[in-house]
Amino acid sequence: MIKPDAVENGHIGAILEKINGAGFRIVAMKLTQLSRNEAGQFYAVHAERPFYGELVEYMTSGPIVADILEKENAVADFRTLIGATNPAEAAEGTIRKLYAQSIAANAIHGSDSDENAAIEGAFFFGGREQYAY
Ligand code: FUP
Repeated sequence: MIKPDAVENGHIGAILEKINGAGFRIVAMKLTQLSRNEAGQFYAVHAERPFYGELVEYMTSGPIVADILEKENAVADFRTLIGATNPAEAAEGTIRKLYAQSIAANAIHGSDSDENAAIEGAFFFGGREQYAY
């Protein structure tokens, strides 16, 4: 997912180029804006964390781009491509190092396991309507 800060700052094209250049195939994509309920659901694992309210606020602040990507070893390779959660700690050349604003507005999300990739893909492309109120 390309997050609101990166969309707002005009980085969709550059980020997709890096994703393709790293050997990922885009198999589904859409520009959409999350409702508060949807963002809360997407980050439900962080519901008890102190930054949760701000995270939901930020994730609903503008449109995002949701993508399903395919590649061998996709989850690990994508997390290497995007870099550390905190852009200040992200390696040179990573998407977060290049395009993120802060730990909260960090440009991009990548699934952290094959299981969550399936859940998150279904969230965006297979029936998130149930949360859209
Ligand atoms: P990541 O898997 O790299 O996206 O990181 P996490 O799942 O740990 O965190 C999810 C999102 O919560 C981050 F992308 C940004 C936000 N976050 C904060 O705002 N502050 C923190 O201290 C940690 C995470």
